[in-house]
Amino acid sequence: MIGYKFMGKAHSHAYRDVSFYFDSEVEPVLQAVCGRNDEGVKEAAEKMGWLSYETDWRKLIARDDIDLIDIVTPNNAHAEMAIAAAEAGKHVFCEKPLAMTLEQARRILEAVEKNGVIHMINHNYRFSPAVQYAKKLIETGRIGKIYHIRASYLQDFIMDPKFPLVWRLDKEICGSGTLGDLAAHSIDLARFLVGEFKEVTGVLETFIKERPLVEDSSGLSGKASEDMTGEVKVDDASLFIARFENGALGTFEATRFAGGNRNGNRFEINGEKGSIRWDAEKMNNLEVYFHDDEPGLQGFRNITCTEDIHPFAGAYWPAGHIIGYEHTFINLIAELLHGISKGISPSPNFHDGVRNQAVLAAIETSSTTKEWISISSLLE
Ligand code: SOE
Repeated sequence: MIGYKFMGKAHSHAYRDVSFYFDSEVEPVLQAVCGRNDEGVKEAAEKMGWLSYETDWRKLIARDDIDLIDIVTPNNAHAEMAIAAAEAGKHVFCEKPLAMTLEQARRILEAVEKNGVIHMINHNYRFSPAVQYAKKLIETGRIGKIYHIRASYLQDFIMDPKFPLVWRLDKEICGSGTLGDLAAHSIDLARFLVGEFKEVTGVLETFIKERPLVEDSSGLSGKASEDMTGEVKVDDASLFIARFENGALGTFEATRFAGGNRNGNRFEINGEKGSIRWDAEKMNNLEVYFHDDEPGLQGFRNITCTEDIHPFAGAYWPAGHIIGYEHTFINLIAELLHGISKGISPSPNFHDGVRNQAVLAAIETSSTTKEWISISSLLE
């Protein structure tokens, strides 16, 4: 694994716990973790249970005791590392968004395909049992033809103008702000549940255009400099509307300025026979409404998706015993291991990463041209 902070912790935990809950033909061995800071990576290796560590990612990739490279670095490093890993014949698991640009994402996909390695991108939210069950309800026609998806991803952790310019706000390192960080998750959920995007148009805004610099920008936050500032070139908020190939309409909002919302990743889907709602902060629950419920008793019912019938839930506890954020990663890693053993790249893989990146690119372009952008025109 290259990187070891927030996502490194989530991935490491999943590798360590997956065999506890899921039977798999292959078992992860936490062979080596890599980071630039010798002391930091050594400490992370000890704490998270990695058997060894490296400070040079090229050395890690060259090791012949490693089959899978997991990239949890900031976005600007994904392309180089993923391509090098694929060329060395390693399977690749990469954090979202796949790349800084659509062109880079396509090069990554080309490399994994050419080298015949397994690939997967981390969109963990779709691995919540409730979201998986929503997919089942949609696939079995319970909601009917879909008219709307209304998705929002609301956070508030950078509202203070003194919050420093960490890597998630640095265009050179992350490529975009809320778009790649938050909207990418909503786009993945929409593609998973509704279908392919046809066209989009959106607006981006940066509310705080100058922020204090920070000595170590590699974390989620950091100590703000008292006298040095830098320009914020990424979006603080991204709003867009979409048409889907199947005729559905989508409205999307991703922002880090929605006071009181810490990690409000939500969606509502309305179809001809019913509606579905989900909120990541109450991730075990799915709210479902059916039009053909008895008059007088109609309304959203609240289902706790912890029964065997709810995908992945049966691997954990008896019904009603809830799971959390970290389990979405365990479920995803279980799929990845299954994919490796069968020789297939589970979804979401780098094909999904490229399509997601195309939607991100289209929103960005439309925010300056003020036009609708067709997604297929970008993927030709
Ligand atoms: C921070 O904005 C962040 O951690 C994202 O990077 C994640 O992708 C999201 O799941 C939660 O918020």
